[in-house]
Amino acid sequence: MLPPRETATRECKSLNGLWRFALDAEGRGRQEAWWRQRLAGAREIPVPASYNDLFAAAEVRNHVGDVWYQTVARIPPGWRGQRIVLRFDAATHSAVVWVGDTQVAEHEGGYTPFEADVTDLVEPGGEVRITAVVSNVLTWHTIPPGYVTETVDGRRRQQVLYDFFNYAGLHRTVWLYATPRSYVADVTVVTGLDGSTGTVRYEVETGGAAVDVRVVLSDVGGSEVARATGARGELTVEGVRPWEPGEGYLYDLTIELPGEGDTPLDTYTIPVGIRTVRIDSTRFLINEKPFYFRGFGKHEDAAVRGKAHDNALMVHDFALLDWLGANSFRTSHYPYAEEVLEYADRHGIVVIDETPAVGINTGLAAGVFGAEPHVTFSDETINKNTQDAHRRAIRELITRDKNHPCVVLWSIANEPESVTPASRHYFEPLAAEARRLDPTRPIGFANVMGSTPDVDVITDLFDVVMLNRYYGWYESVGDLATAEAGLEAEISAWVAAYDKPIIFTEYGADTFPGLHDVVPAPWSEEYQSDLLAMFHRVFDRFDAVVGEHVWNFADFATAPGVMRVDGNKKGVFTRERRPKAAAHTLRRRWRVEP
Ligand code: BDP
Repeated sequence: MLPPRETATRECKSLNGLWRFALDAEGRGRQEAWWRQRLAGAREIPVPASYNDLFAAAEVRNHVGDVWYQTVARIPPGWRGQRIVLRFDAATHSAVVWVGDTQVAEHEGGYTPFEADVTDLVEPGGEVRITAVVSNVLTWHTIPPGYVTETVDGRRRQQVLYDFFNYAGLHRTVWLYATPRSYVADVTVVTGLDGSTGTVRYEVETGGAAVDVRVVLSDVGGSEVARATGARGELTVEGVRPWEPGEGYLYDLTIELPGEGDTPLDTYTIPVGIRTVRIDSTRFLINEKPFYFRGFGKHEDAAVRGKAHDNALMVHDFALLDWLGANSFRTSHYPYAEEVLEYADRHGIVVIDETPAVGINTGLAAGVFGAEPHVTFSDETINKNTQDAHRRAIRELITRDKNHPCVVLWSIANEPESVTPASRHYFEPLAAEARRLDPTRPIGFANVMGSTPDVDVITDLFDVVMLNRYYGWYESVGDLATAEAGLEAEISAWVAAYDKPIIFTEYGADTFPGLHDVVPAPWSEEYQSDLLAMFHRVFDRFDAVVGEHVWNFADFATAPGVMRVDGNKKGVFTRERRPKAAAHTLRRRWRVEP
């Protein structure tokens, strides 16, 4: 699905701003058809934002169920005769949308876009009422999974199986946009490199009446470097300037549907980074050069706005990554806003792109987050329906992000159960589906502590070993010598079992900012630094370890619990992005001064 973009033939109108908002505490709105009129008793709410932290009200923060959003938008008069589309970049976790009285879209999955052709429902120059009901409910059949319980006083409680606050709402931009009736619907590019020659294979999908396709590739200066006609083909670029980590060089691929004379019917441009990705034994090769991942698992998380995309925060986070000398991050534990990937493309930051499949592991949730004990895979819990939702989540991630050069690896789940025959049964078709959808990128999943190579039964389905390990924290806390021995022994076991690269996708320690100690005491800033240094010492003993992503970039909100004091404190930065001592430790290791 193409992101909305203004071109010579297209216009976009962001609907961001203040919308009307109503909490549906009793779940009556769908029956009473609240979309048919102005929302009664509505608050005003900013879009984009999570609704949870805005209103100083526990019933909003802890609400489980539907909330309603409504706005009135004017369709630009110049859009007459165009195809008009309404697009939500994200509605967490599911939504139904009406234009006037007509339902136009229904979508499950909180972190990927959906859209509807609303041409026949709107009048250019006129106003239109747009209403969305957004639900934050997670069930055994959603991705991520969860379940709802009742408290003694009859309130609903959402049990999540993961370690971050269940923020919900319209987290990203809502758009109206117009395209010609014959339009570029999608494009897929696959790039190649052979010495100084680059190739761009492309495949264009069109909508509306069948028309020709013409593509032009140009460099940063706007000079044409290659062109072709036809819906699919291959462009050759002599003297190519590749997209490299740290150097996000991008060409522009302009797709035109030629019309009469010089004016195209439709035109759409996507940035293209020419690069290759390949695994060779234990090496992770970008442009045939070994790449070592230095960075973090992150979250979309900030005070007040929760999980909303925010350009100020994005630019600042990337500046901090640069200050540290980080070259990559993982979109733990869901697809991030498209703006983030576009920014990473332009700045040469490498991304491990993850689905929202976090919590396919009831044993872990029971141990860490106090969930009730359940069997992970069963008819009553995670089953065929969940697997179907997971398949859709993989498909939506790959179709959205397939053209980003920054994305070098798909992570199809975080810390799933991976030691039972049922887990193999569940993951085998999903790994195959990810490969079918994108044969050009390696795939992996973040493996949970304890799922060592002697008991794991799914790693052979993947290309990379991605390990989340908490030696020195959840195991051997306060005893870094024992932790070091344990870590070293485990890496040795992986190296003996698999000829695959190993990326540490999580390691870290909760750290209370400002807590200092003369002895290495857990929760102190010194301990976090010492623990990271211990991991690094061990990583450096193994050639197969090709990456280190600290957990986490910054402190983040979680559900309350005995393990969490005002959220998860494993950040190297505080939630306000102040560095803890560990930030300086990492900078000394990572920052390669020119
Ligand atoms: C891992 C999870 C991550 C948690 C982290 C932790 O992948 O989401 O936040 O541990 O406990 O289990 O800090």
